[in-house]
Amino acid sequence: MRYLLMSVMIMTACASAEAIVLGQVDDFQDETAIRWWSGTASVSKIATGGPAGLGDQYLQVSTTAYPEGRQLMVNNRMWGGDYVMAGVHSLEVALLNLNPFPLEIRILAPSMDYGVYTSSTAFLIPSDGQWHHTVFSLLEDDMTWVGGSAGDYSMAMRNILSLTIRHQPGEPAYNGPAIVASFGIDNIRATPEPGTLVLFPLLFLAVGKKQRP
Ligand SMILES: [Ca+2]
Repeated sequence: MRYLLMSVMIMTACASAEAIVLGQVDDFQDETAIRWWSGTASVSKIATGGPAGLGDQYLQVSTTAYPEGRQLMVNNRMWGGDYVMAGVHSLEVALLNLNPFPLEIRILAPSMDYGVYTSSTAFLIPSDGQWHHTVFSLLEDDMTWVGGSAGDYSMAMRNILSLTIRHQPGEPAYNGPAIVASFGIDNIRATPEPGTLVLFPLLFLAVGKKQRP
């Protein structure tokens, strides 16, 4: 499901890019799977077995059909836009390693004219057959410029062209390695700065307590 709360103001400001919205989520229970694609891997929707179990659909990204190995990655232009204006400073993703070896997953975020940024540190997904809830911070200290045009982090976050989720081990790099592997992905969510969601209910409780007689 993808929640679209576009206003005329947002559409005007992001005329050249899609408008990401805080809280939007792709859970692959509907047609959202068709918006994700890969030029180096097959992308298919699996009918059941997501994090919630029976009937929870998810996306499977695989290079197993490519004997020579291709980059294990998936992209979506619908996740482009002005992340700063939207207040999106992290991404939550559920990931499933489908291989007998660990994967190292990173976000890759190319921008319009301000460089390509990727996660400074990869999230290691063990080969344990379990879904893993991951939080990718998009804050400046957690992203590394890896090429494209000259890097300008602040402007890049305001002009993201697309979102890529990929296996890229080692030091941050523009390209991932060729590999024959697969992973499952579900519940991709646009979230605020890491830790903010925890503070919201605490703040609410504090305000509510103060208003009591
Ligand atoms: Ca799902």
